[in-house]
Amino acid sequence: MKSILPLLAVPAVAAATNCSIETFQAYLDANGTNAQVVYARHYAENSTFVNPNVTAVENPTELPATCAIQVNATTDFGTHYSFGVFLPDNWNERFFHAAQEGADINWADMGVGLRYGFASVATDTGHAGSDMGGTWWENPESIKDWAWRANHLTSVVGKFLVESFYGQKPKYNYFAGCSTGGRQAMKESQAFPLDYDGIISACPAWWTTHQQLWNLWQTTLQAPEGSDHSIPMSMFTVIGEEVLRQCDPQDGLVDGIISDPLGCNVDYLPLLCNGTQNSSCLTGPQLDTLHKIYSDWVETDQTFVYSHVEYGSEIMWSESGNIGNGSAGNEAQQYWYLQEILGMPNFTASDLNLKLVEYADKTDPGNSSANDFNLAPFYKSGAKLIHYHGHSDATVPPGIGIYFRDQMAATVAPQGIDIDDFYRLFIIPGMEHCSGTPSAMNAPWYIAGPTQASSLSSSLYGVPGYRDAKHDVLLALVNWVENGTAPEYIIGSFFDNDETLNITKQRPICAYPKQAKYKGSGDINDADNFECKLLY
Ligand SMILES: *[C@@H]1O[C@H](CO)[C@@H](O)[C@H](O)[C@H]1NC(C)=O
Ligand SMILES: *[C@@H]1O[C@H](CO)[C@@H](O)[C@H](O)[C@H]1NC(C)=O
Ligand SMILES: *[C@@H]1O[C@H](CO)[C@@H](O)[C@H](O)[C@H]1NC(C)=O
Ligand SMILES: *[C@@H]1O[C@H](CO)[C@@H](O)[C@H](O)[C@H]1NC(C)=O
Ligand SMILES: *[C@@H]1O[C@H](CO)[C@@H](O)[C@H](O)[C@H]1NC(C)=O
Ligand SMILES: *[C@@H]1O[C@H](CO)[C@@H](O)[C@H](O)[C@H]1NC(C)=O
Ligand SMILES: *[C@@H]1O[C@H](CO)[C@@H](O)[C@H](O)[C@H]1NC(C)=O
Ligand SMILES: *[C@@H]1O[C@H](CO)[C@@H](O)[C@H](O)[C@H]1NC(C)=O
Ligand SMILES: *[C@@H]1O[C@H](CO)[C@@H](O)[C@H](O)[C@H]1NC(C)=O
Ligand SMILES: *[C@@H]1O[C@H](CO)[C@@H](O)[C@H](O)[C@H]1NC(C)=O
Ligand SMILES: *[C@@H]1O[C@H](CO)[C@@H](O)[C@H](O)[C@H]1NC(C)=O
Ligand SMILES: *[C@@H]1O[C@H](CO)[C@@H](O)[C@H](O)[C@H]1NC(C)=O
Ligand SMILES: [Ca+2]
Repeated sequence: MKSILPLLAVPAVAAATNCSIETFQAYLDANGTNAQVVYARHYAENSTFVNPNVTAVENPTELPATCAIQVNATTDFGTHYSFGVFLPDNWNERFFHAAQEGADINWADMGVGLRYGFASVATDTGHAGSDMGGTWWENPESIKDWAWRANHLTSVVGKFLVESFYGQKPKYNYFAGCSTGGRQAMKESQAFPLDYDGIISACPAWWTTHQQLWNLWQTTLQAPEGSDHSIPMSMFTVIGEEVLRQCDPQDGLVDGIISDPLGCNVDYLPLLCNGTQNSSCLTGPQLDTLHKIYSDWVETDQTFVYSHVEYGSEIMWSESGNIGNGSAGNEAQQYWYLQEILGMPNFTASDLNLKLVEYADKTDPGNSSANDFNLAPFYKSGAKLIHYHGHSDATVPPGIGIYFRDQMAATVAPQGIDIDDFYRLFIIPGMEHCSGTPSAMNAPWYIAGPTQASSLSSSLYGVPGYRDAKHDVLLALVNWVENGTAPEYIIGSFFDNDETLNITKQRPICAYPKQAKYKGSGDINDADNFECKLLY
């Protein structure tokens, strides 16, 4: 397998013969690290990874030759976390940490990193199975492991094992995650600014307290199920079609994609029941609900709590964790957060108010919110952060990404720091949460970001046919960190078929606040015919 990043030919010997529990246990013991190596096996090229212990995640296939290990470690607080390591025979001299994505060790995304030649790690953040499984949160120290500590310790011990194995430190260190993994990415940049040279934070649910309560708040707009103001879920598609009809041309190009939802004015009246339509329309009270859905959550005294979902996200509203039909129980994760993590077992969505939000902020169990906006130490370390969202994401609305950017800029600007020197925000038109696009839009969403490749196939990495920093966000980050070239845009790709991975459409995704503007002639599926411009 080839890599665009130069590979160091590690003495082939060591790779296979030293891939044993004993070898790694000896390294850890000599270092005084309280940890057990519980798995070590060398895989020949083109193997399928077989994790004997975890069945919940997809196992990567067609791997380059690698040593794979799993370590169970104990913190100074007596809690445990587990992590996996892939150590390729042909190493690109770099370290890659795939964030946990709400479940077990993310072997799938470690596999993606491995295919580029990275020594790759990932942790379960201190519990087997999904975040919501078991009762691990009964120990406050375990909540810290989940919130940030296991990621940091895995960074430290992981790099140590890489150095022990290859006899040299990684030259560069990278971290990437989406959603809850995007939160972990933000947390690393804030709490441990020296851990990584480059970080990708995708669709981050960075403001844990507000994010979790907002998802519950959304359901209250529709509650109780079946009431006068509750919009039937079957109407979400109808609303989406009308919004698309109006917003598609408003961005200046009729291409089926809403590229500028925040700049779109939607006239809701065509959706209003006026006596002549059949049931595919909204009553006055339902229209009122629709207004609320597209509005920020603002509490007493104009206190901003969270951003709203955008035009073009309607297809996701009925998915679990989103707006739903007003019935309780659509929001398992948010109830878990409220009742178990925040420790309010008898509270439900109907108890939401400013006081509860304030209580959540004050408590913030485990300090999991990544809302320390002072990225000055991260900047001063020379590190770079790529942050992106999808405009059609109804799970983590992009507005909260813009809010993060503005808060962060306001915090570092007085210190004389220009965020452009270390930070870029991209908002991908028509991308849902982490991956995918509504079939009505077919927007070029794929940039080979965290979880994207593994969501499509167990053997994919990067952008097939376009393995370069212009099309691949991880390579864009590497290019920025190592070559000093900041990405002004990343070209998104669309596959007409998620099995054959045939790319039929490409489009630049511009660094916020610029947007891709059609030059006026040429194929609209060709990225060359677009340029990044300030539209306002
Ligand atoms: C491989 O392991 C052997 C035995 O533990 C050790 O002597 C040797 O130094 C190791 N090689 C490398 C490259 O770590
Ligand atoms: C363990 O490894 C770390 C990282 O290389 C190093 O800083 C530390 O000094 C080592 N500790 C011991 C006791 O060898
Ligand atoms: C890799 O393995 C797959 C089966 O898992 C096989 O179809 C394919 O031909 C193999 N490729 C190479 C290059 O050996
Ligand atoms: C995985 O399973 C193997 C064999 O079933 C066992 O020896 C090993 O301890 C297990 N490792 C972990 C991490 O549970
Ligand atoms: C290692 O940790 C995992 C999850 O934390 C656990 O399921 C497994 O039983 C542990 N294995 C050993 C051998 O301790
Ligand atoms: C929470 O973490 C941030 C860094 O992310 C840190 O600045 C802050 O002091 C921590 N808060 C508490 C209460 O530990
Ligand atoms: C009722 O709404 C439909 C759909 O927007 C529209 O075609 C029709 O003209 C409207 N009728 C009246 C009387 O406004
Ligand atoms: C209701 O009207 C919509 C659009 O006006 C149409 O798509 C739908 O098929 C109609 N449904 C029925 C049951 O007539
Ligand atoms: C409403 O949503 C809940 C949770 O997803 C589901 O169990 C229920 O069946 C839905 N009700 C209707 C009428 O679709
Ligand atoms: C929750 O409600 C139950 C039953 O109403 C009650 O027994 C329990 O004490 C309450 N728990 C808390 C923490 O308020
Ligand atoms: C960094 O620059 C070198 C030299 O121009 C180039 O070959 C390499 O591809 C660049 N790295 C990335 C990740 O683009
Ligand atoms: C890929 O898409 C192009 C453009 O639609 C088409 O011409 C070509 O046949 C497709 N290739 C495959 C392998 O599907
Ligand atoms: Ca358009």
